Amino acid sequence: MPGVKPYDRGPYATMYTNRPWTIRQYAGFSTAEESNKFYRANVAAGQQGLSVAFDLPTHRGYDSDHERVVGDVGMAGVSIDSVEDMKILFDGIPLDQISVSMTMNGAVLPTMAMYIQAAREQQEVLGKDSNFREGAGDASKPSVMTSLRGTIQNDILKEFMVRNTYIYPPKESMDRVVADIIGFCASNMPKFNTVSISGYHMQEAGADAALELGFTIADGLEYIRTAVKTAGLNVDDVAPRYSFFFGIGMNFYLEIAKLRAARRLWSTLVEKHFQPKDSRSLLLRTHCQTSGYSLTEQQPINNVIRTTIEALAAVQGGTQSLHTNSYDEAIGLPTVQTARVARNTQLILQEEAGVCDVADPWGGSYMMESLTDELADKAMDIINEVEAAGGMTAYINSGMAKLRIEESATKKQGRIDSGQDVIVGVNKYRLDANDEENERQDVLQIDNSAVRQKQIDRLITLKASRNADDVDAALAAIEASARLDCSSSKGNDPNNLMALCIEAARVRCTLGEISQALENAWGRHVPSATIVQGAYGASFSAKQESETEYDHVLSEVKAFEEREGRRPRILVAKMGQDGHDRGAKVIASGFSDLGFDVDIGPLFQTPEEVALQALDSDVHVIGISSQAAGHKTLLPALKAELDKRGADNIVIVAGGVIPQQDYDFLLKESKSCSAVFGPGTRITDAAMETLRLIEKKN
Ligand code: MLC
Ligand code: 5AD
Repeated sequence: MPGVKPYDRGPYATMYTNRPWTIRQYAGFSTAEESNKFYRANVAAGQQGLSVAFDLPTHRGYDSDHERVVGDVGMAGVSIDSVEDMKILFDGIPLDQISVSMTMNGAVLPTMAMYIQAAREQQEVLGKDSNFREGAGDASKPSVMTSLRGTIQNDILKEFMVRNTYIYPPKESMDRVVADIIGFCASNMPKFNTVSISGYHMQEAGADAALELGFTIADGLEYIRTAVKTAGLNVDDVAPRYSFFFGIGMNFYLEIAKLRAARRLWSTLVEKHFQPKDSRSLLLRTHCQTSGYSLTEQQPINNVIRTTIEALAAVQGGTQSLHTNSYDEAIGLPTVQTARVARNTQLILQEEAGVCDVADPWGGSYMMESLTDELADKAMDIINEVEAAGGMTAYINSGMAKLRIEESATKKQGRIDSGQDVIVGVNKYRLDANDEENERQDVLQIDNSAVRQKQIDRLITLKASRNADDVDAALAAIEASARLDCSSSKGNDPNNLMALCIEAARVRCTLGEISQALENAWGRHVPSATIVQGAYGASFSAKQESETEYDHVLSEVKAFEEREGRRPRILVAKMGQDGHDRGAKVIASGFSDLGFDVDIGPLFQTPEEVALQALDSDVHVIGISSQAAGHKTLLPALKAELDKRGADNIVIVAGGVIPQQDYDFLLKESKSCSAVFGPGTRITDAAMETLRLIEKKN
């Protein structure tokens, strides 16, 4: 039965018949004012919970005036520099009532601190402070913090694997950042979910269902261990407020089975390893998001259908909360109109389709039960492999987690390019160019430099009006605590970093300053990059008729080598704070299998750093992968850096989430690249075109 161990059929007995899942659309862009307006309109139109998307500088702990983030401010989410921005973000939204999820992992301490401090100041303004104790006030009253409901993602393990918005090295990130937040919330914020253990990004990065499931559950076990061993907490103090987050792709039955298997594995393994007394420790509660990767730039209305199917899989799998993607996903952030369609998809499921009338429609189906068993067994094998390696932290450090996901992604691309996996409108049933033109969508355009200027002005005002001694003292206390080697995670320990960061937010320290204080003690994590070999080519040999095309590219590359005395050499690079590297990794692997000499640049480079590396390695071509909307600032800057050094013989090509509307600007107006490879481009085609562009210049 639903609500009964091992919870295959759902965490609650009554499921949606009692309370439907939460319609929780992830959103954020530009300034706090703009995002606030968007949230309020969405709530008025039926959205039930908030979910904040921050911009990449915020994720990576930089204020908007930092030199490394010029192209990123306000682009992929909302920019937050201080508690003043956070107060604007939630203006008119009662934080003691609406549950707020915040996707934040790198700069999670200052962000969470600013949210808490904004809530305290909001309650004061609303005159509700008399109901609450603050500071050294009346101990018989509850603190504002006890009323806050929501979720902080705080899942750093998957950042090191796939999402890449880490700041500090793994050990300090786990033992101090994650542990101190979990410890603080266990004592002070009983309604707040302290970690959202995420498989979503693994799926987006290329993991199949078993890998996503196995790694996510293994991450969850690691977070309990951190709380128990490092922070000295009891399993029942923390596990009931651990929450999960899965991606839901196009494999309908398998995705339903995945959520069933996830609940079974979690309850079984938590019971076996930690013997909780509170049955809530066994419940896997989850948010789901439909897959961005599954959506296409071609014939975008098809994405409404894909998202509906995925949303139905998520709710038949028994999710507690859901985000449905907008159909313009492959070209940019949602517009008001596409966001409405996405939200209505869920409202129609809840209020028209009768989906909430049955607690679990799948229990007893032979197919579904056996699929669940099969997937749970496969994931269990993966979990055993991770546990044998010493748990997820050790497994990630070995590089195996990343490699397995990247290999799975490269194989998938090979299956698509060779036509084994069908994507309607992309590798089958394509429209001709004219019809495709007519399908073009409007894109949400953000004026990056205006947002940045506004943020910089606000930073200047903030810094002029605060008390410098208070700021220095708060930052010094954070740095001193970070340097301690002891566990300070117990909620009310004076060295608890969460508590110290709330004080810093109160006296108007900025997000960048707080992050820097921690960086002074711990340094910044420097990632390394690898390239999967052979997986792309192998998919082609599995499909005979497409092999000839693959061989054709190989022989063209070979001919180039014979003529020029060396192979065509490409630097695959990413600029700015955009860490979505599935595209870059798959391109690097594919080009390498096709005979190119491939260098892969480190993440988070400035245009100047990319230009210098290209010159250093004497490449023919730079391939820039852009997923976070920085292309209109960063590509012209790269071109200028090459020109400055007399390197205009190096070809620049770009790919990723770049709307067609921007092609003319990039190719003609600014002449900052020679080709743009949009979503759905086959690697074999991109390789041929790139080769031709190199030949033209040499
Ligand atoms: C619900 N409740 C029930 C019930 N259904 N009680 C009895 N019977 C039933 N049938 C109760 C719950 O116990 C809970 O109470 C309350 O109702 C609320 O329900 P919930 O199911 O907990 O929903 P919600 O509050 O929405 O919480 C869902 C969650 C949470 C637990 C999954 O962690 C969450 O909201 N996560 C969202 C994460 C998110 O938005 N992530 C975005 C990532 S985007 P009580 O008292 O027990 O709480 C991203 C992209 C990127 O990452 O990379 O940038
Ligand atoms: N607003 C709305 N949705 C977003 N996503 C990422 N950033 C935003 C944002 N600022 C969604 C997209 C993407 C996934 C990671 O989250 O669907 O695929």
